[in-house]
Amino acid sequence: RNQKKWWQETVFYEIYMPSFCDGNGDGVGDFKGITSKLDYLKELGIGGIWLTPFYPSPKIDNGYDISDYYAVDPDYGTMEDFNGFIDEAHRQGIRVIVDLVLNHTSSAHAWFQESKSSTLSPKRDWYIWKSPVRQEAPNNWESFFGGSAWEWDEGTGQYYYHAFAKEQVDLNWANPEVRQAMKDVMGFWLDKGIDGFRLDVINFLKVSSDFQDNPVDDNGEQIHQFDQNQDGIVEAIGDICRYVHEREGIFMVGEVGSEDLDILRRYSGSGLLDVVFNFNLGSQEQFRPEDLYREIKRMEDQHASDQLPTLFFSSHDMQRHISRFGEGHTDLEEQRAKLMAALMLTAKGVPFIYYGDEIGMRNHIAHKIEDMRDIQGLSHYKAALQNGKTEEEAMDLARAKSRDYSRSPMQWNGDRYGGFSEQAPWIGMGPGHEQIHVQAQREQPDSMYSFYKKLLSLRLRHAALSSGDYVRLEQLEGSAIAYTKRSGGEEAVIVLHFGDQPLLLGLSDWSGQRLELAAASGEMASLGGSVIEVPPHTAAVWIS
Ligand code: TEU
Repeated sequence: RNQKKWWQETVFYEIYMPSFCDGNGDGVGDFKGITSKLDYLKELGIGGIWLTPFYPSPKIDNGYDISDYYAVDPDYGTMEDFNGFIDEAHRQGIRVIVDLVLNHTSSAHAWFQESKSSTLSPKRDWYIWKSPVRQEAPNNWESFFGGSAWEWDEGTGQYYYHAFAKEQVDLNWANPEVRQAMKDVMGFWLDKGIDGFRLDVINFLKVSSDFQDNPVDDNGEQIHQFDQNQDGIVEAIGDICRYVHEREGIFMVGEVGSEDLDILRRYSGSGLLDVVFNFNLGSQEQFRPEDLYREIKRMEDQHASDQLPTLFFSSHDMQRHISRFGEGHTDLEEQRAKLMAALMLTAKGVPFIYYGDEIGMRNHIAHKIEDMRDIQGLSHYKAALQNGKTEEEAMDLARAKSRDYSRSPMQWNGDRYGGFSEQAPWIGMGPGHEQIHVQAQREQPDSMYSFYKKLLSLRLRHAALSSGDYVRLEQLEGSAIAYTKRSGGEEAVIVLHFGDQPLLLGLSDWSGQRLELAAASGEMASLGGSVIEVPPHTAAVWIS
């Protein structure tokens, strides 16, 4: 019999380090704060936490620019605070996975400082250095944050490569010393008792050794062909995974930056990452149930037996899905967010709830450039002005590219700063934070929070929900997704009706028995026999 692994039945919760809870009153989240909220997460029914980077960092990109892989950033606390957090999480039965950036280091990291000191430095080859070609950058590769991916170093007369900000310098993974150094880093955190890793942009580790120009599409947009998913990448990841998996029960989730299931599929399964983030499902911009169904079905049909999907619709890089899918209407926002919660927590896969989604926090918008915090927004703004765009055009672009939307402080109560901090937080509060908060929603039986909590507790009680396989998966009348999942002798029927007209359902055909949960705009009506009328925007779960 195939023994289930713990992460196959775990619901994860992403905590964006600076934005969850401020324990020391400086306006920035920290370990003291997060530790004080562990019982909140336990009560909600969370089994695993993903922490975004907390290592020392100049925080050009909020920690995705690490300057020391062996310590805790003072803004977030001390190593003792970290240890205390892990102990307390484990005591409550919550596992912790940490975010690790293997692709690049901060330009402030000692390795890079040494590398940059001379072309003869023993660390020179730890990063990707290139001489100019006809007095210019070696090729046309663009940074994901805008502008060239090559930065000129006057001191040594060469360019270095950075896929993201110029302060995030790409390591040279063709160098075995780099591989070893990063294995040492992983070993250090594993020894401290963490339960796994979330690996940042893991398919970027290798770039083409020929450094060919990337192709450009009809709109002049660069196609990132030679700077990711290169030969040898799967082997390099396999090597890391084998090293980590020597320890029993360690979970590895990789961020493979692609929405293409055919690419994503290459990276997970036995000997590789346990799972990857399924952006093919998660990053839909518009709300189209048929697209959701299509991707769920494709994963079911195309995944190998050792591959499991991940389920998420928001993250620190994405706009909150309640805002993305709600088309600006409060009712629709709430209804669709509940439906998406039901999908995430009952479909086949590993769910990742983004902090604040369980109370329906909305997108935070920085209207002025002074209020904008995200490097992606800010650097596109700068690049636009340099390219002769007007202030207004630059601001529009900055707003389109910024990732501030989902990074506003967690809303614990109705206080001025949401109970997140006594001080003005590092980033502005989300809209409606005076009303939308944990304290209020705990009391309301039909709140977003209560719905999440019900779903999570139902899931904990029924293996068919947490780890069952599909025995049936269908799209009904274009606007509904229905599936039956089974585990052992138990069967669950889930109907997610996204449409705005009632749906007639022959339940005997699906054979669910006890209606366990429904979030609906009205009552389920029995129309005689076993035909029921499912009201618009309804999520329903039957267990038999
Ligand atoms: O994100 C990788 C990534 O591909 C992002 O550039 C993403 O596509 C983009 O932000 C969408 O708007 C990871 C981290 O999740 C992100 O926060 C970091 O900024 C990035 O890596 C660099 O470390």
